[in-house]
Amino acid sequence: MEPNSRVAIILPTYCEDENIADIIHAIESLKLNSTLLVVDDSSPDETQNIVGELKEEYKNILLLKRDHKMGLGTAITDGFRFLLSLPEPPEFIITMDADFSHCPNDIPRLMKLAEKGSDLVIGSRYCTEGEVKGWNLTRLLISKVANKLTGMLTKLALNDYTSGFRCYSKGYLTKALPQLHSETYEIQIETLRQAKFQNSKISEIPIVFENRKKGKSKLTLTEIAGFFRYILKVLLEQLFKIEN
Ligand SMILES: Nc1nc2c(ncn2[C@@H]2O[C@H](COP(=O)(O)OP(=O)(O)O)[C@@H](O)[C@H]2O)c(=O)[nH]1
Ligand SMILES: [Mg+2]
Repeated sequence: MEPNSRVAIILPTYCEDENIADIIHAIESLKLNSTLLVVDDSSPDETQNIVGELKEEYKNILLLKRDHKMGLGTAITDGFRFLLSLPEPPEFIITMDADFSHCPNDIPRLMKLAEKGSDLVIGSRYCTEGEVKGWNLTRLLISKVANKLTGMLTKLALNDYTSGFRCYSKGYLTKALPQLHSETYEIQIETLRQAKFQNSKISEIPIVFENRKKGKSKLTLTEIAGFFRYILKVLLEQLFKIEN
């Protein structure tokens, strides 16, 4: 059966065998009539086997297997490309972590604003009623600094620029996708910059982000450095040439 839902959810995974079954069951229990695309980078654990079994139980699950760990950014853009090339591409594509930091119960609220015409809806941790639970001070500080710098760089009036819990419209993605080249976590900035170039309508909903209870974060020092290098690169570009 070829999935043809209006909504698709991308779950990028690398070694999420402690979370993947629970998160899929939680999303399925919402009965959203969505397509669920797991983008897995040949996790050396049981992630792919578990998804393979769940594909038998739920007919709306797709698994995109990649050769080796290639980064969150390309996992997301490969997911977009795959979904947009389906015979009936979804109208809305949601991205979320597979570790329960992004609560599946918040998906309908993201969807509501998307249905009302927002090209990009962001689950915001840093607005009134938004919250981060369970991060240590260092992780919170890195996130806050990254958020502040991204705000300066994009000059968009938002509260949370780096959240990965988002809903994108097909219209936005069709235009933006050829311009997205991020390998890892800087994808969140690049997608916002493209939204600004396109004059897209961006909205936020408050979310409570909870640090993962199972498995390990894949965010490494190299990836944090890559994120800040990207910010520096764009800031320098903006300094030396006038950008719209
Ligand atoms: N396919 C793929 N998924 C990844 C990669 N890096 C991280 N992820 C997944 O992306 C999501 C966010 O990563 P996570 O480790 O939770 O980052 P954190 O929440 O910022 O600590 C999780 O579902 C990860 O399994 C990658 O290189 N490839
Ligand atoms: Mg996470």
